[in-house]
Amino acid sequence: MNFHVLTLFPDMILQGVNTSITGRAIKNGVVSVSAVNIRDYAGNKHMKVDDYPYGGGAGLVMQAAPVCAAYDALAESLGKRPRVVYMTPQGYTFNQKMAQDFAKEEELVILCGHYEGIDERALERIVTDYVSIGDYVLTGGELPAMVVIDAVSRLVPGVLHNSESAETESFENGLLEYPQYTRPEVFEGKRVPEVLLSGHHANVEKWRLEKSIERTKKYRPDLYQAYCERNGIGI
Ligand code: 6GU
Repeated sequence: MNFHVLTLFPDMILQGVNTSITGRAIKNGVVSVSAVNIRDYAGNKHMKVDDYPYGGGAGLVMQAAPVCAAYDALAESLGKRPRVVYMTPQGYTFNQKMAQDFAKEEELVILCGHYEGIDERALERIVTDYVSIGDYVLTGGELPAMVVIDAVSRLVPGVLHNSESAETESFENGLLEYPQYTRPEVFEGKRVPEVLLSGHHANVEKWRLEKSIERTKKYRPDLYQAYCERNGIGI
């Protein structure tokens, strides 16, 4: 799968995805991440890509022309016009289902805004998906783009190795993950739960499900309620 990030800070993206599991996937050629510098499409000798908002107000707005030109040049080189995900606090909140949907694409463009956002006319022309990563304010779309690349990449076949399986984790069954333990058996006087040492696979699974449910109920009552409704619990 190929990600193409349209941004004013290409180095931030490339630095961010080059380590750990995404970095390995890129080195193995399973995933690629290219960063297109929107400023390269400024079309004026001062390389200016932003201006004051019509109607007044604080900050600067990214101009439509460089954003559209950057996308058009990319689309021309790809021979198709891929989906464009615009990272914005005004979008739908990102979730696992959206990650699964994006993972089906061969090419995915991610558009990052900065300052007070991007001229609406550019968005109307190229954006297919408006995505936020949560209810807080960031200075730009680059960190959110990296969040999306990370979550989507790990669903691409061949990115995770068998020991890193994508399925049994939080959200895949709508529940938070159970607690994990590794050696030693006793740390600062605290023992690993006995059932995990028992070798009794069914009991281990039962314990993990109980812990998942307990945690979900405590920390994410919204997810717990949905889980109950799906499983006909407490009606
Ligand atoms: Cl996608 N962008 C910005 N600038 N801030 C955010 C966000 C995105 N998601 C949450 N806050």
